[in-house]
Amino acid sequence: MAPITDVPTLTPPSRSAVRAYIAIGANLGDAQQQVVTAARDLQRLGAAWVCSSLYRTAPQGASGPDYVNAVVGLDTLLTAPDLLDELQRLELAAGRERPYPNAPRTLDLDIVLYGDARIDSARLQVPHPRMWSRAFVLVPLQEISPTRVDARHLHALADQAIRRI
Ligand code: PH2
Ligand code: MG
Ligand code: MG
Repeated sequence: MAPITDVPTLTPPSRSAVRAYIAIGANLGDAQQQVVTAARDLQRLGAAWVCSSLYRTAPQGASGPDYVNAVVGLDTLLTAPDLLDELQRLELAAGRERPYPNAPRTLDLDIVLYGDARIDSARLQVPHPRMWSRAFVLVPLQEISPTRVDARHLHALADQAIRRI
């Protein structure tokens, strides 16, 4: 039998992009600049990208100065754990420290939605378990993706202070 010399290489099936939504928050240092820089940095992690307006928000379940918040939508080929790795790299580069839970921070990047995936691992829960009770997530998310936010959820959060910058 002739030796097999010309076996075609099998290419792995290509993953299609997933639309992820990432909540950005900061309330230490030049919070507004850090949020803008992070939103731009996220652009490199996907093909299509959209960013909400920036919002100034009162801290929810946390102390410290008011936050600047926004939400970015990203079509990415990264898996959810790989995306989380990238987000944590950006947080570190922005000088993020974690002295205690919900401490004021230079940058917080949370995956709030990853397509329709439900993820419940030790390091990642998606959809973000507290997103539906946070106006600082739902208001910017509704701005860029109205179909992902139930108006009744938003209505219930009407007493949370949030102002478009
Ligand atoms: N993040 C928190 C806790 N509380 N409050 C506001 N306004 N904005 C945030 O980003 C925020 C918060 C934990 O990540
Ligand atoms: Mg957070
Ligand atoms: Mg976080």
